[in-house]
Amino acid sequence: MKKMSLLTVIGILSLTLGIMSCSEKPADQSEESQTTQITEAQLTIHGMECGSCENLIQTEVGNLEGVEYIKASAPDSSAVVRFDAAMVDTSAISRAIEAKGYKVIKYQY
Ligand SMILES: [Cu+2]
Repeated sequence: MKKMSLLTVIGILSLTLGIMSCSEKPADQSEESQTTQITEAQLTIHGMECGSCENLIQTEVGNLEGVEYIKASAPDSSAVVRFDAAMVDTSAISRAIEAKGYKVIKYQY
């Protein structure tokens, strides 16, 4: 009886440790490093006239998945956008802006 229960305890312990070490590995290491491709671009945008134009573009582009940062400037007819090129591309950004009636002229990197 004593031997049996000791073996059972050891069995449970090693099973628990096995599960723990197993669940640690895949989650932490692999995900983050490979799949991000942070890119920063300056856009020339025609049609912005005031602060609410800036806000609208910032909201629309900022809502796209993969866009980290956007700052639009009506006086400069430009915006700076930082995005993960692995998740979103410039044509999706342009579509979001042009859907609101503005015109994307170019991207500079
Ligand atoms: Cu405006």
